[in-house]
Parts: sequence; C-alpha cells; structure tokens
Amino acid sequence: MPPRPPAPSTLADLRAVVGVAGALDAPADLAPYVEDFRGLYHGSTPLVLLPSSVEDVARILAICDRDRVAVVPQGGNTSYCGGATPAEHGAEIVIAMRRMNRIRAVDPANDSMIVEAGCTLAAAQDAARAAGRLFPLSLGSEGSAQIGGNLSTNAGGTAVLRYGMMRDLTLGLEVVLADGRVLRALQPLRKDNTGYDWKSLFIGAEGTLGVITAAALKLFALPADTATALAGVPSPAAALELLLRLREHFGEAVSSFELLPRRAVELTVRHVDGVANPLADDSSPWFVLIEIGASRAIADPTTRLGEALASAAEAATVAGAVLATSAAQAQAFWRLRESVPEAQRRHGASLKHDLAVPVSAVPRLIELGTALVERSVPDGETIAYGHVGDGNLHFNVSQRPGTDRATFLARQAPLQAAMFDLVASLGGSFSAEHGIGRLKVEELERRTDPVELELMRTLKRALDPQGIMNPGKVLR
Ligand code: 2HG
Ligand code: ZN
Repeated sequence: MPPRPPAPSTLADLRAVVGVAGALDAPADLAPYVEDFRGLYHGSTPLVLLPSSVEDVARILAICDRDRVAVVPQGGNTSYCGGATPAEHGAEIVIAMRRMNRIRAVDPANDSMIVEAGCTLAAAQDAARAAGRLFPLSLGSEGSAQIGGNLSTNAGGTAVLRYGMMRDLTLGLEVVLADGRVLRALQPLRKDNTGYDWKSLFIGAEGTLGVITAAALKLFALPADTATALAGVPSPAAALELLLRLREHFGEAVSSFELLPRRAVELTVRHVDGVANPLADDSSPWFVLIEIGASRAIADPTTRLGEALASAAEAATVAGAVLATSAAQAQAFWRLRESVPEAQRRHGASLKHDLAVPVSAVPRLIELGTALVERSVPDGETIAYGHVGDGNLHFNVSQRPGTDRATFLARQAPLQAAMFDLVASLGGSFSAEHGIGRLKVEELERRTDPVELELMRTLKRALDPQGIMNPGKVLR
C-alpha cells in the first residue's frame, strides 16, 4: 500500500518554517523538482521547501519525524540515477537546498573553505579562485550541480586523478539528522582522531541518512601554468602506456587523462554547435585529452608536454597530437570532451554503465564489453569513454539511427546484467561515480557482500529508524 500523503496540518507546519517565499506547491512550480535530469523518473510531491538556514532544515526534519513524512533532499537535480526525485505516489516532500548557498568562510592559510550545501560547484570554485586557491572538483554539470549533491553522491569528474573524489576533498560536515538534531563538525582540520569517522558515512549516502547542510572543503595551490593536449592513440593499451610515460615526466602534475573513442568525437562534432575536432586528419581510433597542472617547479609545461608526446610518438604510443597554445584552445578541447553526454543524448537513446575497474584492466574491459555489445545489441554501438586514468569508463551504448527506440531500450536489463558480471569478473564496481539512486538499488542488493549489506541496513535503521530519509534510494 502506498504511504498516505502528509496531512494538511503537517503541510501547514512545514510551510510556516520557511514562509511564503520558501514553499512551492503550484503544479508549474513543482514540475522542475519531480523529474530527474535523464527523464527516467516522473515523481510527484505536494510541497517543495526551500530552507535558508540549518535551523530551517532542523525544524523541517523535526516535523517530518513527528508526523512520519518522508523527505527527498535535492541539489541541482543533475543525478544520473534518480537519487533526488520523489516517488510517484506523491507522499514525499522535497527539500531543495538552493537558498542555502553561502560561502561561510575561506581560509587560504589553512587551505580550506566552508560552503553551504546549496552552493553550486562553479560558485565554490569561483570563491576559491577569488582567494587565490583551487577547489579542484570538476564536472560537466558544475554550473548547476550543488555541493550538497556532490557530497551526497561522492562525485568524481575529470580531476580525480590528481585530487581525488569529493570524499577526499572534505574535512568536515554539518548534517541534520532524521529527527532534526544537528551534527556540527565543520572544523577544517587535517588531523582529528576523535573516534569514528562518521562524516564519511554521509558522503555518498545520497540523502538516506540525513541532510548535509554545509561542508569544510580542502583547497589547493592554483597551478602556476597549465598544459593541455589532445592526442590520437592506436589503442586503449597505448593510452595507458602514455599515462605511465607522462607520470614519469610530470609526476602528480598530470591532473586529467580522459579517453575518447573516435566515434564519440564524431558524434560531438556532429551534434553540438561550435565543437570541432582539432585532430580531424588523424585517423586514430582513440583520443586522449591530457591536462598538466604545473607548479612553478615545472617551467614551460606546454613545451615539455610536447617533448613527452614526441618521444611517445617515436615509440608508436601516440599518433598525432595537438597542444593548446591558448586558454581558448584548451577550453575548446574541454568542450569537446564535456559535450559527449549531450551529443549522445541528441543522437538518440542510450544505455549507460558507469563502471570502474583497476586501471590496468581498462583495455580488457573495453575489448570484452565491446564484443558483448556487438553480440547482444545489434541496434546499438559502443561509446565507451571517460576517466581512464581512474579506471572509470562510461560504457555507454548509443541507439543506431533508424532503429526502434522501445526495442533498443528493452535491451537495458539483460545488457546491464551481463556488463556488471563482466566488471565483477575484472574486480571492478558497477557504480563508479554516479551513485546508486533508485536506478541501481536491486543491483546493489544482488551484488553486495551480505555482511556489507547488513552493515549498511544496520546503519540506516540506527540513523533513520522511521525510514523517512529519501526512501527507496540506495537501500529498499
Ligand atoms: C561524464 O564524465 C559524466 O561526462 C557523464 O560523468 C557520463 O553521460 C555519461 O554517461
Ligand atoms: Zn564522468
């Protein structure tokens, strides 16, 4: 039986917390909050609340706890797994964090800043830069994705190779628990061995254990100079060889290393305005986008990257390569890379698999995964790309033009099962950086070690005994 919608008196109490400006209930106002970014889920809610302080969130959750009303925390609504979309039955309220978007403090000497959950990732990056520091998390959706969502999904992106994922970038958290109590642990300390690392629990929990309202984040030195190149390579194995070479030359200054199949580049040039392939004459089947974020110790990194690529070419690891000679050109290379999801979307339906394997197993994953798609998806083509330096591939399959959409989409379940089996056989993960949300709940149940799963359920029961926090996401 679906849960009963909240009583009118509960809704009135919730509205009173945020005032008229902080409560949305007209159907047109609710619409942007009830559908996920990929259009996979079409939910319903009687009320979207826009709190502007941690006290607001605490009062909202205390009311929800009292009246057993389920809540769905939502950031920029860019989730790939439906993690922030309310259920269809319409009994859940949405807490959208966008009004909690303050930068509370920036401390360059401590290399840290304190940011509220509703701050966009781009605004957090800008605040760091304005203080002469770098906040390195970087994603295609950074203009709309919010820090709270980045934390709740433990977001990755294109700079993980050098700086790690969101969990690695977090020093402290402020969290409202399911019953409205507030955990305040925003001390930006690099050393603090006072008991369990509970903060880590809320990162990647997708709002199922509490609502993150602010975080203390790590900052870094801005690179003194950046070199960016696009190189054609004969194979994924050659791409990994190139990564090793670059690491020998530049050490940890290699900040991004993104693999693109030729087909992804073609689709991007075809479907996204203003994108060009700077290596149009290069017939390589694969390309890599390389970024070196150099400290002052590495003088003229662009020349040095050119030398490294020339020596890789002599060893046949690289075919052609083009170095960005201006910031605008580097941006154009990044636009090519960041536009791949949009190009795939415009090209037709796609089946997505966000996979991680040990970096050394990437060539094998590509070989076996591509063969699997060829055998089982005659109406699709493999577009496997992404953060190869982290062992994370977006092993996506695009529908071939002129084929039937429904038939193609019906292949998702069997293909996904086979793809996830393949990843397991390579020692990998079926959820690398996009989370579980609603999309992968059954897979998590099926594929997680029973002891691990029981531990997760124990934690969920302990922190959310009434099951009001983002029900049906991550765990059922
Ligand atoms: C990226 O790396 C994003 O571009 C999106 O994680 C991946 O669309 C995708 O599958
Ligand atoms: Zn990605």
